[in-house]
Amino acid sequence: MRIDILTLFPALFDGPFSESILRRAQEGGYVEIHTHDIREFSTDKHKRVDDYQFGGGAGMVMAIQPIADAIEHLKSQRDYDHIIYMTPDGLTLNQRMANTLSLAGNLLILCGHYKGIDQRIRDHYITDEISIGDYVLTGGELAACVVVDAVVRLLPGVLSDEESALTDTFQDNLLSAPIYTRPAEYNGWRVPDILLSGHEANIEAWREQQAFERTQRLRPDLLKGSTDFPVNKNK
Ligand code: 6GU
Repeated sequence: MRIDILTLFPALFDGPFSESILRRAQEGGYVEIHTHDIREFSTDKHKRVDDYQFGGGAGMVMAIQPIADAIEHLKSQRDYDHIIYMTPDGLTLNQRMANTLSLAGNLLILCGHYKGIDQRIRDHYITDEISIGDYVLTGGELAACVVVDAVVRLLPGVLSDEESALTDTFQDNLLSAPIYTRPAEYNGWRVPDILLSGHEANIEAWREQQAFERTQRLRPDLLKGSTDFPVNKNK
């Protein structure tokens, strides 16, 4: 997989992508991540990337020219399966969306700032609009990191067997069962006896029951089933 990210703040990605599993995934050749500074595409003599909005209103808007030229430049080099705009008014990211995106060969992610981007970018280039939750961030960059992390860990080979994504919370719309490690008693707090019993079938049944009970109690919405992720809005 290749991921291109369009941003006004490429340095924001340096930390998240240079540690742990995301670093390993890049070093292992499972994913190439390239950040591109939108400002470098501005034809304005002061390299401006924002402007006042037509019709008035507070806040600056990211202008169409630098973003359009950046997207055209990238599209001239490869075909993208998804051109994603990170925005708080997009569809809320969930595991199903991450699964869908993990099947792509090339992703382009556009990070917004200020009051947002010129609507014509959204109308003519963007295939998917993604939010990471109902709260407002200063820009799309941290949200893009979340999407990249959720997607890259699903690429075949990125996680070891022990880290396998198959038993993730949410992969089957259930929260995970509680987990424990040594010692069996700490401070008088005991690990459930069943886990020490060595009886594999009983342990598996207990985990399923715990996962279901936890989900019912904490996230009953997950049990009601989820809506499908509409992709490729403009394609
Ligand atoms: Cl994708 N962007 C911004 N600016 N805020 C957010 C978000 C995205 N998702 C949740 N809040």
